[in-house]
Amino acid sequence: MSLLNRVKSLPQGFIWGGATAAYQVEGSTKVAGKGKTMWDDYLKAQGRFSPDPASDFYNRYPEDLALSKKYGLNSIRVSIAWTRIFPNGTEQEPNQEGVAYYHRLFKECLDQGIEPYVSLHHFDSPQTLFEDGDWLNRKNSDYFVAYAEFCFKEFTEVKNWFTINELISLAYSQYIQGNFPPNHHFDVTSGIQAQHNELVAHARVVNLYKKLGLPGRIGLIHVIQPIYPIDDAPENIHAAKLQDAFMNKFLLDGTFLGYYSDDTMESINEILRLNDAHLEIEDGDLDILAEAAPQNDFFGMNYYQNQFIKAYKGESTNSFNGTGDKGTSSFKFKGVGEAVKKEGVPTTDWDWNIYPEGLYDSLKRVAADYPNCKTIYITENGLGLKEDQPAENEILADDKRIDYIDQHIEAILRARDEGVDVQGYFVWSLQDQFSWANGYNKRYGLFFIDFATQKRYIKKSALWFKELADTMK
Ligand code: BGP
Repeated sequence: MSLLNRVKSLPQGFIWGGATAAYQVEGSTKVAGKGKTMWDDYLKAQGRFSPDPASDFYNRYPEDLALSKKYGLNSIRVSIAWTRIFPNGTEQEPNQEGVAYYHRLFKECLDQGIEPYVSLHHFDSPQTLFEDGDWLNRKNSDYFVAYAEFCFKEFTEVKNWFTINELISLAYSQYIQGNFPPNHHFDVTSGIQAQHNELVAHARVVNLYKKLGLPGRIGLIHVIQPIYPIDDAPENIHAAKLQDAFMNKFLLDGTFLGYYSDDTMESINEILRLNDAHLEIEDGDLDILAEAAPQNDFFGMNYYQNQFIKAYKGESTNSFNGTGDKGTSSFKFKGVGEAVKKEGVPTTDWDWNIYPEGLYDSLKRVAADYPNCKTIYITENGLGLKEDQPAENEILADDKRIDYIDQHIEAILRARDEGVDVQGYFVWSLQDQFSWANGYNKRYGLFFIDFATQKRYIKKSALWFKELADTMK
């Protein structure tokens, strides 16, 4: 049966959304009292691209919301930039211009009939806190909790909250892969400690939200990158198990079990031992996780790609493909494994596997292993492509993106048929925006942006999306 017919089985109220992140879309990084994030000076020093004007969402959100509406979307993922509210991350008094901006944005969403799903932290740590160690510094959580409390009490029009976006991506990109500031490579102690500290911060915020008795819902977002052994060799199966513990299971356990299972810790401890690294869990941390685990109202799952792994015993080394030159990435993690390609599995220009089966497997796995995980939203999924400026009035033919989304929605429907409670799908991304470590040439949007003029153009995927959403009406 065609996808269009299949989506008719979805419940009324199913979420079709577009995803964004404050720093990637807003631009206007130096206006209205905004403080610096860890990216401002870093990107300037790098000299590759500027976060201004990005997609100029700071000014053009009414237009982007109108486009969302027109093309069938009923929801949007946005994040609040911590540094618009508290420019250093630590102030007692909020920056009123930043507060007013988000009230305007949320009002416009609601006026246009687009439900906002709001993250408190999407990779944009305040620069001052970053200099003090970011999530590695336990005090960071205190400031995050204070910021969250302010937002909950102030933005009462928001009913759907996510605490932190992709805890692993931040920790992994900062300390393992080295493509986010502060660019550490295979600093395994920091890579695992940051995950744990972020998770405790998330849990503290969930516990707070529930104590405040607010009428909305709260959860967090994990990207799931399922790990498969390249073949049945026992050493490769073991390598995949270790890599999965580091990339997925540690955080899933902590979030939804409220503790790290023995099986997970066995793998994590093996990785730590082999890399001369350690993890500190302070007294009380596990109580905080245990209290939060059953209180998550929903789970945002991001999915892009899987990894195939084979055992690797040499020294750690990696190279990151941030340019879209196919075949330039590599990843070898000492004692854990090496990422390898599998014949027959296509890859993007950035060497990401295209493997919808991985989304199906991940949904099934989370539903089976984590009963505390209730409703799931796919909060990001999409395909990055190099795309040329369309001619005036031309509709950019992004058939590859349509295929990608089609296959992934099909995987979601299959998991739903088998009982997994998925209630929404947010495409990454609503409109073109810059990609953190790749710049402006990796486009994901349903709407093309000419970054010089900020003019929006329709892509074929937007038309396709509208047809999909309309079949449910
Ligand atoms: C997720 C992030 C997004 C976005 C997306 C695409 O990890 O939450 O912010 O960037 O991935 O990744 P990339 O921009 O690296 O292609």
